[in-house]
Amino acid sequence: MTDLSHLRADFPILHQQVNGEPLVYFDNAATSQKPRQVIASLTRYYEQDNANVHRGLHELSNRATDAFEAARKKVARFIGAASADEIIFTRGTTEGINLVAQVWAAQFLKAGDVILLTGMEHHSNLVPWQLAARRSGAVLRHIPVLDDGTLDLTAIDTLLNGQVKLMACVHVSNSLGTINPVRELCAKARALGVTTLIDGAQAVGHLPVNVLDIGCDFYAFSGHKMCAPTGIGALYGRAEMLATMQPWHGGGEMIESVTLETSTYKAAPQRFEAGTPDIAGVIGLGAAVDYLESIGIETILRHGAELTAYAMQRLAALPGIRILGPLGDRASLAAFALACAHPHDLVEFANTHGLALRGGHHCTQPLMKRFKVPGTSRASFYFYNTAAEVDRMMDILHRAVIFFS
Ligand code: 7TS
Repeated sequence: MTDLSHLRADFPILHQQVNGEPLVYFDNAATSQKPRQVIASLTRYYEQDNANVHRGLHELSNRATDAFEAARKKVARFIGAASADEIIFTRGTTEGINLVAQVWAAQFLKAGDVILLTGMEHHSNLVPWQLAARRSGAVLRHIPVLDDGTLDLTAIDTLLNGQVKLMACVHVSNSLGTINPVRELCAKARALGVTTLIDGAQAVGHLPVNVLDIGCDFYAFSGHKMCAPTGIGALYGRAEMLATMQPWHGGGEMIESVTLETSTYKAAPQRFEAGTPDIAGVIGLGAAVDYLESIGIETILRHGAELTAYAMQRLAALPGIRILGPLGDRASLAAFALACAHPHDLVEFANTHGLALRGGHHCTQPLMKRFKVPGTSRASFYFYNTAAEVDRMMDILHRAVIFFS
């Protein structure tokens, strides 16, 4: 198995005891831990360069602006965007999707149009479209999920028709681990002139993402799931799409000129970035990209696949377990239900042994309903996790089965 355990030295937080036992952090799908390199980039910024961006002509402001815009270029390159102008900094995936569901939807959605989603979306790729549908009179449709946790693509040719105005789909499911065929879906959508948005929250930093190759119009992701600070993320928007869109928030930085009555606006990305941004967060996101690239995204992908396959194989032997999601090709997480324990009880038991799992509906309530479970327990991995930690999880889960049976 690919061994990246030397990287654990970069993560101060991993080296602690929780409830008297060494911490095993398997809640990476909720948020990843941060390496020293990213933490240091924040400290360095605040200690040496802190100033507002794009505003001053003084040295610190120039330095902050250079670092801020350099991060935009890094992010663009990291996800294969054609230009840094296609990267809008947001607070995260949720905000990116809401931007599109408000600005794009207000201009282009009308009554009777169809918004095509899937049955495995996170609430942040469901609720904004429900709101948009309510405002516009558009109708929601969903690509069904099969028992094996993949999308039912036999339904796609009927569902993806001329009435669909926008298709929004999760790249990697946070509750099943499914990696969706977003390239194929976007190709079909594009052929019909359907606008596409991909929720990349669980994909960026975990597998190679190239928005040009995927062929989507929008791609939203969060920095905090890929070693960057919380509160920062990005929305990729294809240049032609952004050029047609009205501003979102109004305020400083997004304008060309202002009179008391009216204003003219800058082009993207500034048009969509009103007010003082999270400058440190952006710089931290750039540092996270540097860090991940120094490991290599292919290496991260391979490690995740191997560790997950090992965990899946060991979990399958647990009495009374039901594992959700595809058995084969999947992202680095395993979600399961145990016959003997409610997920919340199991996660609390795990916590008493220093093991951080997540239990509940994972913000995918319709999907839980689809699989007829109140929730699941989820172990989600990142490159600093090890097979030895999976072994510790299994020891704890075996003890849990005895405890709850
Ligand atoms: N989309 C997916 C697929 C996600 O997994 C999440 C967060 C989001 C969107 C929202 O991201 P945010 O950064 O804007 O909050 N998922 C999870 C999770 O699985 N456990 O906690 C948060």
